[in-house]
Amino acid sequence: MKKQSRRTFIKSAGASLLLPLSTTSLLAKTSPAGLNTFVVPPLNTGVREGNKVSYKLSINAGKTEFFKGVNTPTLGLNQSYLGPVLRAKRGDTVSIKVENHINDVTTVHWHGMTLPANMDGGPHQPINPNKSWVSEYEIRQEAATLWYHSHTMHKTGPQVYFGLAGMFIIDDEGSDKLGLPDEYGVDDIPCTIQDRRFNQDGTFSYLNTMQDNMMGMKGFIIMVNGVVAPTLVAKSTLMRLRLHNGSNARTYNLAFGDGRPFHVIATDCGFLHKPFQTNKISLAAAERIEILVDVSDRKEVMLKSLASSGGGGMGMMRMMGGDKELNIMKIDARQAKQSTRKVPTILRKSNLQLDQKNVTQTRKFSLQMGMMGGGMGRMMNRMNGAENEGGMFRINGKSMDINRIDFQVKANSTEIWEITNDSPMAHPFHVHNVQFRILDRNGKRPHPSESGLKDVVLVPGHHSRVRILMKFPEYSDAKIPYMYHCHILEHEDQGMMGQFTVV
Ligand SMILES: [Cu+2]
Repeated sequence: MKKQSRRTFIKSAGASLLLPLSTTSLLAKTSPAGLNTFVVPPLNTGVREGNKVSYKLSINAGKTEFFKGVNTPTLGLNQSYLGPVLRAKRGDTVSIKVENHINDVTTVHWHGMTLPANMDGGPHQPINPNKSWVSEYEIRQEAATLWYHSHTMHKTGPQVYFGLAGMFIIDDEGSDKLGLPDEYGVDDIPCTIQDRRFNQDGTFSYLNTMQDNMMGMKGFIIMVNGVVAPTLVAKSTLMRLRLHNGSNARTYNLAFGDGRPFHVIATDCGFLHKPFQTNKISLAAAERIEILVDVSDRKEVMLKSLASSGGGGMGMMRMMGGDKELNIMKIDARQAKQSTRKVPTILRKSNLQLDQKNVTQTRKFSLQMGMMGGGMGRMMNRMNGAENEGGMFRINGKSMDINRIDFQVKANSTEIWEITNDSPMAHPFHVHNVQFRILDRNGKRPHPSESGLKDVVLVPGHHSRVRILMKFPEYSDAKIPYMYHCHILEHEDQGMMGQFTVV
């Protein structure tokens, strides 16, 4: 990857291991946001022979210059940090060869993809050092902004944090006929948003505090596509942003600095029936939304994450979960050319058959954190290397065990999953292999911005309850399971995950 930084890294005197908050404030003051040029990730459309498309991803360790003159050790796919944007079309059979050139076991999971269990890239498809793995499957789902990332048992958090992630765009027969901005890197912009924390020596700081283990890894340095506080020079007055929360734990409360409205056109797994106008929206870890933003006023505007209280509740949790306002990226539209596109009044309905009348099974899931009743002691045991049976982070009382299948699902069946959060903090719940619809939150219909197909749903703390409706695809495998888990990667790594097979 090109050296990509344009910012002075401030070293503070009296160095401690962590970059103290005062130093990050200093950094913010010294280098006003907007100094750095936006990087559009390389687009990789593979090598095509008819409907068969082949890709190669090479996982490497490298160094990335996030701050001028400071080389941070990172991991990447075909580059030093993050990976290319892969792109394919419904009906294609993709064949992706993943080579592991790092000194550790890893995996690549295709997040949001419907596919056979042995191609999923979860903990059951480890790639050892100096080995490769070929994942091959037909793309059968609708146009969407998906992504890929490491899903290595107990190591997803650090491997994603250091850079093993990228976007995967799917097109279909109708997605290019909706009149949307669709020129890659010009008016159709992939944006992987991540928060990071650095040590004094410029290395990433990872899991250095109890809070990191409890709340998940959060930082106050925001990057988009691996660039700190970038400025995107808008080439068109109507911009389509594919906003992907590639962070380990943080939920962003997205809004523009001037409060301007924008239109949400797609959620995790496809288009909304019609654009939904709003001026703020939350985006939890692993979620994606596509938005259209009108910049025909040709001004500069900041995309921000607004301050939040952390969801209320116990004082300590509020303190730990609350967030201050953060700048994400600036859009500079002063040179924007008049777009020929307009915000469509209607997009389209999904043709995925999801009907509540066909439900044959309802399952209940309780998300649990063992703060109380000895949980802290268990966590200390785990940090000291003890196994985490019935550990700190659980679903239905159990921590993830790679040798335990939690339940079986029938292929082609429709189910409702009822997820209750019996912990004080919000958890983004993700299910592999399906696209679901949110039926209700605490009995109330979901917000229109959540009405599209999804694969992650944020379940707020303190016993809130979300019901999701999904149909399992035709793929079956009695032995190899799919995962369901919290997408706060430190929670996943510590056990908030389970496994199901489809037969
Ligand atoms: Cu969680």
